[in-house]
Amino acid sequence: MENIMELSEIINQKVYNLLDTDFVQKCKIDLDQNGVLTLSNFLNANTLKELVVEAEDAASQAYFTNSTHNVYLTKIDDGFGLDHVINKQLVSSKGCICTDQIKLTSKLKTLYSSNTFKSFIAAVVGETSLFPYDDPLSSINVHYAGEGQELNWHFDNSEFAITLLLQSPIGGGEFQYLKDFRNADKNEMNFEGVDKLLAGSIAPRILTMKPGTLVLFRGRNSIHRVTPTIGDTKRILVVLAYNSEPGIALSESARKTFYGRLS
Ligand SMILES: O=C(O)CCC(=O)C(=O)O
Ligand SMILES: [Fe+2]
Repeated sequence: MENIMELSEIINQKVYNLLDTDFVQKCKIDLDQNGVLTLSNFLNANTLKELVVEAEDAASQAYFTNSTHNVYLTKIDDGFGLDHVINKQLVSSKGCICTDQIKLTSKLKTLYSSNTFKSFIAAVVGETSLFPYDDPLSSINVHYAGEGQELNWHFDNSEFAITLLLQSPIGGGEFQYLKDFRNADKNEMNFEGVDKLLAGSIAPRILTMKPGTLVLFRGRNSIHRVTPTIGDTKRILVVLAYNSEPGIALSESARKTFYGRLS
């Protein structure tokens, strides 16, 4: 019960009752049909303000990466030419702080570990239960994208991602995507489609989100990107990551790449 009390201080409980089974069912159908679920004003106004201040305070500790990657987030494949789309290198640049840099008293930690919240997400994504990452970095990340910084086209490795937008830039910072653009399980990589998209001849869909919105996104087969920030105001976004089994850490190479450290 104490969980429900804590949640009521964080989320907009007038609008969202995570224990309402009809609502949970509706969210599940929404996610299954659209590959994405957006709950606007998920965070209440006070929480949003508090989390923006907290994130701005921590921004100077962020680890900034300028990484190149292909859309599949895989290594160079020698079986293909360097000019093939599977080897096409894109640049992403953003800053990130990790779980261990977030205050213990932060509402992000309360929300992340809330049983009610975890049960809600598990039910919507069709898992029996959810567990935190077994390393001190990967469960909660805050991403910062200042002027000119962007997250380039990619498919996620994970089945689903949960994000909370805290602050939008004046311009840019747009989340663009194409649903079911490959089939990873069938190993269908859609080279032709990806090639056209990168050449600019396919118009993606745009997901509009305002600060305070919770987004649940199935990014394994839906290609997506965030366009470069325009202006002085950073885009700030929280990623909440869970596993379907306990005891799983993010790989050391991924931690090195994204966070610049292992612990
Ligand atoms: O910044 C976003 O809205 C999406 C982040 C994302 O796609 C990712 O972290 O893989
Ligand atoms: Fe992604």
